Amino acid sequence: MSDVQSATGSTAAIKLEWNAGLMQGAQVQESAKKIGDLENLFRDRDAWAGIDPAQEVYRVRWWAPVPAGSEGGLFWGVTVLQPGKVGNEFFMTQGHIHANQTRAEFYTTVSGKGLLLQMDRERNTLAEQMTTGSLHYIHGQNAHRVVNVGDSPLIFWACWGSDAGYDYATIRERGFSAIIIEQDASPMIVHRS
Ligand code: S6P
Ligand code: ZN
Repeated sequence: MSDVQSATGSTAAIKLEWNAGLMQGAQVQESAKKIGDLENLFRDRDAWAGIDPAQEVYRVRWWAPVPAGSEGGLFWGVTVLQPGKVGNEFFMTQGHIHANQTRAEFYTTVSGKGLLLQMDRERNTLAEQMTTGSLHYIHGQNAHRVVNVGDSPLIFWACWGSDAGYDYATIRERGFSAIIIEQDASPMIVHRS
């Protein structure tokens, strides 16, 4: 046991509640995005302005066992994305590219129904279905965004590099080359430039 106790590592006690999308422990961090935080994300600005700005769209809980930017470490987190629409566009995450584009990421879904959009540097977009048990590999250079196309919370867990970083500006400026709207009670991909 003495070898284990002297090894480099974290003694953080983190408890997961997989299906609820909960992480508990002193080192768990948490951030929520509400409608009011997501101006200019959705296509229909009037519909966005008509929704209570306090309405939660998604919440992320994560554990960073090493400081952000540390080379070779890993972060672990969960996102709970609520069901809903702005106009006919489904609730979604902002989406980002990793600032270090050599850093990939895993997502796995525990509940709900969603689409994972990955967009490469040429703005080609791939949509993968997210359902209970689906596992997704996000290439380091791909922008990624998740869309909840169901009527219950979409809960997915993620593991990514501590030195991946976040570039939100690129997506904020040009968006994705595809958006997901509801048409005839089904999700539909609409391609854009
Ligand atoms: C981090 C990972 C997720 C997202 C989360 C929210 O690399 O991809 O934890 O941060 O799903 O999405 P966004 O685009 O607002 O960061
Ligand atoms: Zn990411």
